[in-house]
Amino acid sequence: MNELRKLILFTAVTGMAFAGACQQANQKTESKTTNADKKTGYLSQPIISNIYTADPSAHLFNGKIYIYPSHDIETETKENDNGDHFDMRDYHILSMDSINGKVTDHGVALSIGDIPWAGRQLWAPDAAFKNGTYYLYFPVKDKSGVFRIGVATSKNPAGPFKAEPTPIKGSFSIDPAVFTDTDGASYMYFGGIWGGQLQRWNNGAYDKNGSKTDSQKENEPALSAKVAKLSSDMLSFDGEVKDVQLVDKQGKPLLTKDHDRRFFEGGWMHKFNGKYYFTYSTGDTHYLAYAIGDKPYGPFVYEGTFMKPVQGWTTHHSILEINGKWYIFYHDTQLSGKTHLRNVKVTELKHKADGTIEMIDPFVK
Ligand code: FUB
Repeated sequence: MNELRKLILFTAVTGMAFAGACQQANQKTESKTTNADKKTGYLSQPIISNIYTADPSAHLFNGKIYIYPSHDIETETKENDNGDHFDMRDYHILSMDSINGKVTDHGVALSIGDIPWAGRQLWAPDAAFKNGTYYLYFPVKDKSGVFRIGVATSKNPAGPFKAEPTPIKGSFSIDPAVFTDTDGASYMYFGGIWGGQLQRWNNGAYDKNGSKTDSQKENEPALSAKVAKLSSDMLSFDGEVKDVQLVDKQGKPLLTKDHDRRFFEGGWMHKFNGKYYFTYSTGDTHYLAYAIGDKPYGPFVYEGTFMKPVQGWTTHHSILEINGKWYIFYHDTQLSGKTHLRNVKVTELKHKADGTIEMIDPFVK
């Protein structure tokens, strides 16, 4: 075992002891973020430790940074490839005035019991603001076990949010990420294979006996993330759901067998120098990858990976510009050492002069 691995193992074990004391707090609590600490072996530190948080979608609202994460909890459900052990039941919203500033946990913003159609598993959410209202978008399985995407509203970015009575019509799968373009139009990117069920949707219908993983057509184009324009009230899709096409530099689609490059889950969109960057997780190969396009609908040309695997199976991120600098919010399992009990982190992300993104290594050398 090399020295870095030993260090990480040690930190994971001590983290597990610490995690035992970690509470699933509902009340508003505060903690201090820390800078990269070379002693731990990690590039950055968890931004809070009073609860487990993951899948951070970060936004700047009223000059403040708001983070919309999943709220990971302990569960009796056994770990499997379907992600059944990600058994989350509510959302807490976090905020801070600046990167490395004090973090506020605003308590429960939405509970599964307050979503009339929800069954189980509140997964990665996102948020948006339009016309004086904040919108929280969330994937959850309905009572028949099918992932759908719902929306809840509030006048406050930190909630509490009130869920609409039904899921967004035409929505399915997981990981909504809402991007508002410079012309004011908003788009939702969504989808995830394996436990995210994207592979079970063909021709607009859910196949409950469908594949547990992907299309299983190795030499055919991989399943695509989806994109839909949002209506002006932000509560429904305006028009059809389209494929987020990922192609190589020759314009050929990425194939199902190309696990290092194909889309898995956790899509995000940011615009830099007039170009549209679709960033996503490659899932079972654990990279964050990116592809660049000229329009919100793509197609997007695969450019490369920009973050090496973190500790833990899942990798999920968001990208936000704050005062001219770009940041990536992501998670790992530093505090618990368990794949379903994650903690949110943040570090700087740099675009090079040629538009490519500098590689981020979540471990310090
Ligand atoms: O948090 C549950 C799921 O794990 C998310 O929806 C995925 O993106 C992965 O992070």
